[in-house]
Order: sequence, then C-alpha cells, then structure tokens
Amino acid sequence: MVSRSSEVEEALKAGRPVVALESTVIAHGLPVPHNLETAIGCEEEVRSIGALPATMAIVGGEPIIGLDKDRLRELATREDVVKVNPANLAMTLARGQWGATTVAASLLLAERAGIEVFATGGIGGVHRGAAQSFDISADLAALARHRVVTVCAGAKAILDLSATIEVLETLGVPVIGYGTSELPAFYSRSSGIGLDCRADSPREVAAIVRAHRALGTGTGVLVVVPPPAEAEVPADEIAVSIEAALQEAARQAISGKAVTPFLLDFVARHTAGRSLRANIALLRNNARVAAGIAGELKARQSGRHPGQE
Ligand code: PSU
Ligand code: MN
Repeated sequence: MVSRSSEVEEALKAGRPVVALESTVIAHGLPVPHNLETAIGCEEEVRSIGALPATMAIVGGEPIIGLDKDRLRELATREDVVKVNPANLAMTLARGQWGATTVAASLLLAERAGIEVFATGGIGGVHRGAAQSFDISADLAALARHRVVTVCAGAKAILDLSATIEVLETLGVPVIGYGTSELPAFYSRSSGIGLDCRADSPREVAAIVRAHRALGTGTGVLVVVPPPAEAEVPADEIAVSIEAALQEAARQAISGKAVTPFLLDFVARHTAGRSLRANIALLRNNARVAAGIAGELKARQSGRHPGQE
C-alpha cells in the first residue's frame, strides 16, 4: 500500500531508527524557498543524530515514504499539490494526484510503513470558535488512531490551545512535555497551560512510550518540545499578530483547509518574518529530538543501551 525508499526499507529491516517527516509544511506551510531549505535541513538534523529521515508525500497517486531530493524539490514548487488528510487521501490516490501529507495523513502512512516516530512543527487542533464552526483538525483523531510517537512544539498558537489539550485527554493521548512542565505554544516557549507529564531525556520518553504501548490501547503519544529560546517569539508579542490574522480570515470568510495556511502566512508577514524564523527553528529542533527518541526506542528493542556501554 505504501512505497518505501530502499534506504528506508533497509533501515527498518535492520532495526535502525527512522523518523517520518510530513510534507504539508513544505507544500502549504512555508514560503518558497524556505520550504525546501527547511525540508532538507530537517532531514540533516535527523541524520546528524544517527537516524534515517523519511519524508512522505503522494506522488502521482502513490504514497512515497522517503522522498528523494528531486521529488522534494518538485513538491516544494508545484502549484497543484493537494493538502491530504485521511478523508481525502483515497481521492488523491485514485485520481493519481500529487499530495502533501498533513500530520493526520502522515501518521496513517507512518504506521502502515512500520515507522515508530514522526516529527512536525505544530499539530492542528481545535480552532478558536470551534463551538460554531466545528473546525477541529483531523490531526487529533489521527493521534488517537495510530500507534506512532509524534514530536511537535505543541499545537499551532492560532488555535484554542486549552480546548486542544482537553480533546487529547478525551481521546486518551498522553502529552509529554520535553524538558518542560508547560505546553509550548508553537512560536513561544510558554502557554500558561500546565502538563501532567514531563520527561527530560529520550530515555524517559521511551520509558513512558513503552508503558503506554503495553496497555494495548493503540493510541499514539504526543511529545511537546519548546521552540529554541533564541528563535521564540514570546506569547504576548505574537498575540497581536494572531488576533489580526484571525480578524482578516473572518473578513475574507476563509474556511476549511485554507484556514491554517492563511493564518500562518498572515502571521509571518505581520511579524516581518520573525514567526517564520521561529517556525523553521522549531521544525529542525523537533526533527533532532525525534531522532533521539527513535534511537532510544530501537536501542531498547535490540538490547543495546546507549550511554550504558
Ligand atoms: N506544522 C508547521 N506548519 C504546518 C503544519 C504543521 O509548522 O503547516 C501543518 C501540518 O501538516 C498539520 C496541518 O497537520 O498544518 C494542520 O492543518 P489543519 O489545521 O487544516 O488540520
Ligand atoms: Mn480544519
């Protein structure tokens, strides 16, 4: 059902750590040329920790796990790439289209491909005003459906973060603060929302993941990592830009799949690129943390204990 690159295939067979990476952030989340640069940068971060990156997308109706550079470049520049979630994945495949996978679609494909760890920037969640619009990202349902560890900087700050945390709890998805006891707010290190669970190393995360898996619930685990301090935009500073973005989206009646890309782009322009720099820095940072966690999970499975040798 999914086509794994030979490199990914071999790594999985050999029990080496692999990190899945999404592609909506490339096709719809970041502007050219930052999108391709960042996609390559994230892959390099994963490799620098000794894991293999597997960026995924739909290429002419075929789900590819581990895009090569040429396809990555094409994905970053084509105008006709569908934003794919689990609801329109089948359509994209049947029509032979190009598709960029959101967190939700990436989790589905990662699980099918046998990849345990996935990295993104910020997950989708409950939109502000969801009580009227019912706009709740498919990412939340997918986190509950797939047995994959997702590493992110929290949910995107354009969302209703406390409602998002409530839904994750309802769905039974553990949320682990990585080096923090507070939910990060994507562009900002702090949200004011406390977390029950904190881990300070890949080993601590892996222990919780193993305990969770042993329960057999089949749900995923969410690891939330604060953005690097030097790149963050403090919450009170970004709030003005988010407010302006939400007002403009309402004025233009932006809806459905277009909402998140519209808001991210508006905030990037309103902050003169500051939010974009934060977004790029946190994507790379999350890829690195994910690679560490993937390594730790594989080390335990194979009986190797890094750091204890
Ligand atoms: N992280 C980023 N930028 C992005 C995304 C994540 O730093 O653009 C994407 C992810 O693919 C996520 C999607 O699944 O935004 C959420 O879209 P929606 O809110 O429409 O579900
Ligand atoms: Mn939505």
